[in-house]
Amino acid sequence: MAFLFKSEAARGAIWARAFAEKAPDIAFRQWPDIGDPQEVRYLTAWIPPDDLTATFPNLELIFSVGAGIDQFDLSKIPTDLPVLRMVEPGLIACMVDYVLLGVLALHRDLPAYVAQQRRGEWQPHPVLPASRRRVGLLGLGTLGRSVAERLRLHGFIVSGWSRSPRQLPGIACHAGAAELPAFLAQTDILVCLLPLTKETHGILDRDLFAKLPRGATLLNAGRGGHLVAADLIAALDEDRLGAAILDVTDPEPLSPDHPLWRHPKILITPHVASTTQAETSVEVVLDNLRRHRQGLPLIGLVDRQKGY
Ligand code: NDP
Ligand code: OXD
Repeated sequence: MAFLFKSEAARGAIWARAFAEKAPDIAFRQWPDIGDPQEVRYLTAWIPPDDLTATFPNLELIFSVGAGIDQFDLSKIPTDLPVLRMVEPGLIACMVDYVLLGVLALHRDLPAYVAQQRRGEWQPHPVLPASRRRVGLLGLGTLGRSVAERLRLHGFIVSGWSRSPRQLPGIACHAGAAELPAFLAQTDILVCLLPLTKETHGILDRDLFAKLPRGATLLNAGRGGHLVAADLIAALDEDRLGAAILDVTDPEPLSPDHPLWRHPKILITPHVASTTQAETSVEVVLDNLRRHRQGLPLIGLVDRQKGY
């Protein structure tokens, strides 16, 4: 019985040690050394290899190395093969750090000060306490919920939007398309932590921006495909939006001449908001293998109907 790891070698070395210690009955193999493909029961990858089931006929579980699953072509994976996305504490903690950093930067006008510094301009802007700033989270899942709690503890007024109704202490929760306009109307800083699906592709567009209060700001840590870049640039140029922080873009990386790069109201980071942490993630994977053997519910099981 073998577990095949197709991702960064450094992370793989840490997983290999944890497997040797905690699951010595499972042979840990690192791509491209797949060994006998018939023995591979479990596979983890950012993007699975082509001809998945023809090459590995005895696969029982497939893990995404990340929280997102949009990079998988689910139509090529048999429906009876469970697909798991990464739900692990290290990745959650890093995302909480990043969103707090970005929300504070938007709250305290950092994009404007960076642009002003480039122009040699000393121009203070009014300071508002966090208790008067309304932060709205698109997505109240594994990441959105932890981020919401951290922002609330920091003193922001926090609300969120999800597909199904949620109840979270101290967070105003909205759900479904019908409640999106009311959620947007009371959001000063909008944070996107949605999965990329057919429903959410291009959601950050002109219509959505028009429903935000004038001067609202945006932090996109979901996927580049959520954003219509031309609509963002138009909204910033018309002062409909005040600033944006983008951790994700479409494509990644952007071409050198892409207008997002040099827009004075945009800060870009290269898809680093969070990443799967080797030490904590392998524990979740080992736990899922135990659960699978014992017939218990799996953590991070992807719902193919919903696409996330
Ligand atoms: P989850 O699946 O746990 O949560 C997704 C949330 O989005 C849920 O609240 C879900 O609603 C909501 N949602 C999905 N579709 C819709 C819709 N059509 N309308 C309204 N709400 C919707 O995902 P995670 O929190 O773990 O991760 C979210 C995303 O963050 C990932 O898919 C990935 O794209 C991105 N990510 C980015 C990283 C980066 O470095 N930039 C790192 C890691 C992840 P409901 O609660 O009702 O299901
Ligand atoms: C993820 C990511 O989905 O790193 O985990 O974007």
